Amino acid sequence: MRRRLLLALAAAAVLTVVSAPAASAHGEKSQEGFLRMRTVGWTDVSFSSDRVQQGQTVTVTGNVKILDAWPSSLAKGLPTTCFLGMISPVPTIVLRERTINGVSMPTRIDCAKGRSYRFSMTFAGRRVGRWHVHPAFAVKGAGTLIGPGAWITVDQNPAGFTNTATVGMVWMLYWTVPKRTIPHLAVTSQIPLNTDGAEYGLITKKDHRISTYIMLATVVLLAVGWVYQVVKFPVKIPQQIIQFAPPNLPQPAPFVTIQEGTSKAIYDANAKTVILRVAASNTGKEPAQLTQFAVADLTWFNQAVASARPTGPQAVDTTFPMAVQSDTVAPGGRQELTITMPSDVWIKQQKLLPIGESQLTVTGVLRFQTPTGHRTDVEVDEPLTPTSFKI
Ligand SMILES: [Cu+2]
Repeated sequence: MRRRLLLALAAAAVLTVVSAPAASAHGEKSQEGFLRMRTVGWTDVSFSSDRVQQGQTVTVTGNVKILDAWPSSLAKGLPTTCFLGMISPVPTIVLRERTINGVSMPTRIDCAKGRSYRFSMTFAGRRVGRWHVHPAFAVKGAGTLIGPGAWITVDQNPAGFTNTATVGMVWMLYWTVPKRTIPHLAVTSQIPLNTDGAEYGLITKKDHRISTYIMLATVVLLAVGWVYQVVKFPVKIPQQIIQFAPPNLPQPAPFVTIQEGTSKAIYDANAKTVILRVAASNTGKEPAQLTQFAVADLTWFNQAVASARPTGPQAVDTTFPMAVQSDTVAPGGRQELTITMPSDVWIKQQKLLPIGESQLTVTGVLRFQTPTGHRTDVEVDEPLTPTSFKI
């Protein structure tokens, strides 16, 4: 009976080690569409490279805004504490530096609805392989919201990977490598709990002696470290745990506004399209052209504008073309714009519109651009009207 139990345990242990397949995504599509669309808006996300050696770095830059459309059911309606980080399958990368709105930010931040955070994160490749990594914005009370991801290939570094952090491995190695304590589970499990099993050769007198030496060495190392820090750093402050809000970057006044109550989001099942109609007013002195529509971790770009198409590693599976009718608003003018997107991307591929469930909205950030390069981002948040008829 006991042997069978042990066999079963050993088999289970082998299974967990051997048959675990590598994770290839992060369930970015399993989060509810409203959660992905109405919480934060990601714009201008860009990865500096998609191929590095172990230890070499990639920098991700971009902008994340806590949308005004933030659902009142999340984080009691008011996000207060946030954390920006990178998401990867197991520790395949290591974060080296994070900057938010121009200041180095090692910790979590005070955050608020409507605020924008321009970020830069530098990470190093750690484990050899091809990994899907994302910037991610975690909000206390709501969870982690992921931004546009990219496939990053980490190549072998002949010198190996080092990330200097010293750990006392001697003890662990001594008891696992030359010892029979683990392969001889059968013996270990039969002797009483408080015996060292000397008569079966489990823990010998020599082991006791070496354990004492390791203990003495630890005490000596601690003492040396203590003396070193007292001598080398006589003036110290206690370790600080602080959390603060990154400085607010000055935002130029928006030159495009969307007139409330005039927008409409339509799902046309017959034409297999999702259509967004907005009435935009241009208060600026230059024509404003709609170039992009950022939705969750995706960017739709105006297919008629070559420069609107995002480039770089993140653009591989997070950008899609959209058709825009009358995409330019004259200075001082008002214009109705119609955006048409294939519904298969919205519904089947990206699972942003779970037809038949509640909370069907088309939410995102519209980007308008002038010929001289001025940009304005405007939020839209429209409930979806399903229809099979032509409107
Ligand atoms: Cu992913």
